[in-house]
Amino acid sequence: MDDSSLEHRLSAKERSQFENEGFLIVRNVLGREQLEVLEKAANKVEREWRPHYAERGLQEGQALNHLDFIGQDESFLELIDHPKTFMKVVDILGWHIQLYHSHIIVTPPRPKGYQLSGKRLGWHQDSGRLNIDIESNPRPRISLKVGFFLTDTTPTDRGNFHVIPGSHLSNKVEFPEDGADHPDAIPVQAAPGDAVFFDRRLWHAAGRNVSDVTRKVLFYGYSYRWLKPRDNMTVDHYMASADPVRQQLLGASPNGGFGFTSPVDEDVPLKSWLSERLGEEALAP
Ligand SMILES: O=C(O)CCC(=O)C(=O)O
Ligand SMILES: [Fe+2]
Repeated sequence: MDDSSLEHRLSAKERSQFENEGFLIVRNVLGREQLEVLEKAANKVEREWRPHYAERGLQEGQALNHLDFIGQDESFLELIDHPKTFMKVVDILGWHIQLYHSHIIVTPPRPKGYQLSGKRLGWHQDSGRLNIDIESNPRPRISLKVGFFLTDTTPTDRGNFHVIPGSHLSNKVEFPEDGADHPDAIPVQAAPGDAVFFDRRLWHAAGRNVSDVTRKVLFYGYSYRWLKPRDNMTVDHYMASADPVRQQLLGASPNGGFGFTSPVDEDVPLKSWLSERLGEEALAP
């Protein structure tokens, strides 16, 4: 892991934005060259996978949401501990973390004359049964996602990521009876290279792309290590050459199953990495 990460910790202002609103935009994380490489790799994933989804009913013009893309190109691996984002993840969740999920969404423009399927967007909190099986109010955070935007969604008609700011502490949100969207809903306006962090409990939805520009976003989900991955995490081919922190993030646990709930230092190299640089007392328990 790159020491320059330490220059990009979560500021007090960013923390209060994330804690209060449930999301945070970090601008200019990816430079032009890196964006080009990533967009090429994203296009390759789409070319390979769209036909498989089409066989299962995905229509032309519908968004492709492909899980577990991380293993498909080394350039995707680089974002897992990106120096401009990773310490902010650590400053929110702590050192006992892993990548539990990755997905790429490619949202093409709606074909002309496409019928809107209903007025309201598909609002949800992330993680399925986590929202049902655990009784608590508010629900626990457990994970967050970082979305790396490869294309420009500063205009608001490009299938923008939408959020209801501050809704992460509400187990339920009330929507207007006439089927309209929530009055507090907003489109997040991210430029190419921006990273959008969001708490999994934040009520959020994909927008409709009624522009003529395809939207491409790479989502990285980080959670505590005891949570089961939400996809197949096809990453074994990265393990041998990955540094110890990456190995942790990719799901390694030298002490097996027990090490996921009661880790010793060997299971969590990120903890030692941090304590060597920041001192033991800087670490959360
Ligand atoms: O496509 C979007 O903007 C929504 C993505 C989403 O719901 C997610 O990444 O959890
Ligand atoms: Fe979601």
